[in-house]
Amino acid sequence: MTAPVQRVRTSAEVHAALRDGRPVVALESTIISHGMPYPTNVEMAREVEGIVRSHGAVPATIAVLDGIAHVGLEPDQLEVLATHPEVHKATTRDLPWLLATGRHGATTVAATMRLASLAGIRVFATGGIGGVHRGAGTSFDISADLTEMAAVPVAVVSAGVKSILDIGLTLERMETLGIPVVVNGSDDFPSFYSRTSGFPAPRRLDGPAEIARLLHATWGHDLGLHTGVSIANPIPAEHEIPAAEISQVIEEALAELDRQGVVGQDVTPFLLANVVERTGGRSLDANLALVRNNAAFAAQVAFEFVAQTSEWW
Ligand code: PSU
Ligand code: MN
Repeated sequence: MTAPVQRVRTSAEVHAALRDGRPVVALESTIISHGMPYPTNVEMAREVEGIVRSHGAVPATIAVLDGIAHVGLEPDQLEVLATHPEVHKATTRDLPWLLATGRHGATTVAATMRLASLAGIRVFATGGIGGVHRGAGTSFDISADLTEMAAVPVAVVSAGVKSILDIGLTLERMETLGIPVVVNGSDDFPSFYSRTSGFPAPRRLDGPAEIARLLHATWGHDLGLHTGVSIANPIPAEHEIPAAEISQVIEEALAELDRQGVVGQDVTPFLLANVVERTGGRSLDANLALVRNNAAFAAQVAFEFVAQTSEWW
C-alpha cells in the first residue's frame, strides 16, 4: 500500500517555528486573488510577509494550489495567486472540493482560520472580516467567517467591519456566537476605512500584551474555550477616510450591486472593486495602510502570546 498524499502541508519554515514555540502569523489569500487589483495585490502580499518578519514573527500565507492546502507559501506561489485566471474564492466548505479536484483556491478568513488552526497557528492578520450583509433578513447572506470564528481557536486581527455590511447586526451575531470582540486602543468599534462606526467597542484592551493575555484567558485551561477571537485594530488616523465621506460611495456601490443582480460569493469582491473604482484608488491606499498596520500588530500579539505561554500553562 502506498502512503496517502498529504493534502494539507505546512512549510518547513512555519513547521520549525511552531515546533520551537516561536511566533507565527497566518495571512489569507482571498485578499490577494479577489480583494485587490494586480500588481498591487502581489506587492502587498510580499510586503506584508516582510512586515511580519520585521516584527520578529514568521508569516504563513495560506492558500490551496493544485488541490494541496499550503500553510506557508513561496514567492512564486504568491504570484500564481495574484495572476492565475482560475483561482476560486474558497470559504471552509469549498476546501473539500478544491482538494478533491486538484484546483487552486484563495482562502477567505473562514478557510484561512480553519487551516491555520489545523497547523497550530493562533494569530492571523487580515484587512476586514466578513459579516452580516445589509438586507440579510431576506437574502440570508451572512459570511461563513462568523461561523468559523465561533468554531476554531484563532485570533483574527482586522480593521473592523466595512460598512458594505450591516455593522450592528454583525456585532449582534458575534455576541450570539460567543466570540470575544475587543478593540485595540479605542472605545469605538472601527469600520475598516474609518476609526469609528457609530457602535461602541464591545470590549477595549490596549496593546499586544493585554491582548495576548485575553487569548490565553480564552483558550487556557481555566476556561478552555474553543472560539476564535475578533481583534479590531483601527486604521491609523493619517490614513483614515471619514465615515461620512465613504458612506456615500458605499451606498452607490450597493445600488450598482442591486442593478447588476450580483449575489452569493461574488458580492464582497464586487463591492470591494466598485468602491476602489469610485474613489479613484484612494480606498485602495487606505486598505493597504490598514493591512500593513494589522500585520505589524498581529506579529506583536503573536510575540507576546508566545512570551506569556509559561505564565498560563
Ligand atoms: N472584506 C474586506 N476585504 C476582503 C474581504 C472582506 O474588506 O478582502 C474578503 C475576506 O477574505 C473575507 C471574505 O473573508 O472577503 C468574505 O467574503 P464573504 O462575504 O463572501 O464571506
Ligand atoms: Mn456571502
